[in-house]
Amino acid sequence: MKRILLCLLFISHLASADDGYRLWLKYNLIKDVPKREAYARSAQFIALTGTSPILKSAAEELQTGLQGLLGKTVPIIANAGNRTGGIVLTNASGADVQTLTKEGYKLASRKGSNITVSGKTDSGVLYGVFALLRQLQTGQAIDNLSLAGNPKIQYRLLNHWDNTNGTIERGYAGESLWKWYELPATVDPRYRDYARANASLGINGTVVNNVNASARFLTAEYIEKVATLANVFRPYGIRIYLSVYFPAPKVIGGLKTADPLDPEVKKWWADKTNEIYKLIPDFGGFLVKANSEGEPGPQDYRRNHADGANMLAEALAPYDGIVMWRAFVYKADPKSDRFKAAHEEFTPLDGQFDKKVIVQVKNGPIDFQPREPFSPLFGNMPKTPLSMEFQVTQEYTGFATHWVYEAPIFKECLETDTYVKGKGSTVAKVIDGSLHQYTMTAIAGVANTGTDRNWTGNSMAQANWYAYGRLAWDHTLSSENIADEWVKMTLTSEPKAVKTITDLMMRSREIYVDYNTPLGLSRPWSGVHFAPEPWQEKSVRPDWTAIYYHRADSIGLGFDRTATGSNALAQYRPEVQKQWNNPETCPLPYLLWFHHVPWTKKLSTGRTLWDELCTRFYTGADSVGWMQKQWAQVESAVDPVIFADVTGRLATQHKEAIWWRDSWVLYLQTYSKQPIPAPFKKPDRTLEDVKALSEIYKLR
Ligand code: BDP
Repeated sequence: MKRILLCLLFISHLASADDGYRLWLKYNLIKDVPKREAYARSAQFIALTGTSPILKSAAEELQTGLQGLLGKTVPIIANAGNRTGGIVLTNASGADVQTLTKEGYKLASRKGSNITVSGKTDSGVLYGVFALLRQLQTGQAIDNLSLAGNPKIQYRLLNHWDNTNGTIERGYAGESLWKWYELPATVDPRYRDYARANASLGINGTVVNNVNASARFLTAEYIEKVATLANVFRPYGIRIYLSVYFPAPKVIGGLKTADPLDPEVKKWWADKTNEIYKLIPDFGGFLVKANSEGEPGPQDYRRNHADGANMLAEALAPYDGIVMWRAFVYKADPKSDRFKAAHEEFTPLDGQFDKKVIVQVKNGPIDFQPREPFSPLFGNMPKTPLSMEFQVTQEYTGFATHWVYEAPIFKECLETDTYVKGKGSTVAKVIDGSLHQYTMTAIAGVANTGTDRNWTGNSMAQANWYAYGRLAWDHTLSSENIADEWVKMTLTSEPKAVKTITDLMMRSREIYVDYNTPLGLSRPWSGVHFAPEPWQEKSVRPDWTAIYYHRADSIGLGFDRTATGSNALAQYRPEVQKQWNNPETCPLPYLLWFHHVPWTKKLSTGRTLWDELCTRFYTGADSVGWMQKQWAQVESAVDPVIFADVTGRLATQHKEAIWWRDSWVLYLQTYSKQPIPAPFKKPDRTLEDVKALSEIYKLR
């Protein structure tokens, strides 16, 4: 008897187990019966006028969603006729949709009539369907609907740093989703679910391979594989793009040069582009990392970035494709400041790029740090469209172990004022084109997906994919609303738990910064970017050491970027300089980004720099304990599998937060020569202990 009971318990546990695969498209049955019945009365049929593959995806998704949420099969019919009480999907052209842009949608409903989901294009209808499903998933009313959505940015992409052998550069959730060895013959059903998830956010493009690109992707063999993926993505309004290896004409084309001004090279790219478009008629274009971190580029032939980009643009001229040329460049010069490199190389080229080129800029001047000031390129290239590159994968924010909700990182950058055209010239207005009337706008997020069943390793990191996509569509959404939406769609609708989890998410980034890089420290030193190594002073390049960035010495800490130092601050407008160039008034989150501050200097908090640093490292690490306690409170409201998984990851995060804290304070103490201030207790290990730990981490 006992055995049977145990068995039954196990089965019921399995039945409720959630492996996270369905992401935010869970479509679980709505438990509130009156609400469910009210929804069902307005969703008696789905009327679909049109037969395009995208419209078909829209109707099918709606049917799947309603099946789960309402527990009934809602029929798809060709025409509503006089019927009411259903959902009508239309790709319209009339007055109704006049305020919509190409991919915008409109949801409208009145009591006693139908809900209409309209768009000017099929993609608009698809996005409208997801918006309607979101209404239901988050428990909103759908009778008096009047909702419209227009994307603020035209090209909304994910960038996958995936390699031909299945590995992912800076990927922490398993292997590449793309099974290159199986393609094109075998098509993993997961590709379609990937497309559904992206379409639900409005993502309309994906670069499938690493920016450190292999030339193999341009071979006939791989183009066929890529075309197969494109066929799966197309019905979800997603176009495919490729990262290209600049010397491909030499490596796979047999040419002697890859000089972008060489006629044979130009012809090679034009022919290659034709070959791609033959198989992928809606191919999106090329992403290029050139003359950066050892990747070859036009400068190898004494040409500049514009020469390289324009050559590819010319190849794309007959087609509706674009070139995304990355501005992530810096030279191994110990005397220069890496912070200034992109601005120095790119601003002189403003206006020289072909109209099909957009320059893709990372949010900060260095490299996806837990906190960075905005890149000074934003606002300083009025004649060249600039796009934003955010990193969704957590290269510097604790891989798949640490819980860091990234929307606040993205928003912080987007909302910062560049002052290039007076007050209110935010970074968001640069990239949505409204500041300089760019002819083309784009945004990219370096993906955090992989073959892990839950896609992102840590289930909480699904929220970062979600938040990136939602902000790519509409950068004015708040981090908090996005978190609230995601929690309700993904984890629970129990109000107290929603609040607790949202609150955890909203605090997670500051907590991470506190124990990892407080007061404007940064850590782009070489290696795997996980273990703490502030002592690292040797590398193949000076700017790949830790000491290059934090500049700790017997006097103090931080990188002087004012006029007495590298003067990187001069790349910003005077209004921005004014906020940051005085160490007395510089906001503490940016302090060490711009100033070398004495250990004994009193900060605005009333503590000395040393005491403040210690306070942040210790309270940051302690706060992970707080996160654990908060999470423990939601146990009954979330799925047991997800609950246990996150509980485990938080325990590891706590341990590692203490590791980071100890490493920093023990190392910096060798310079500050000061004790750990009360009430904090000095680490119970030595600097040698933590150094040894980091060494072990590096062993293969
Ligand atoms: C850095 C990564 C490196 C990437 C590079 C890039 O450490 O793996 O290749 O950025 O963006 O953050 O090109």
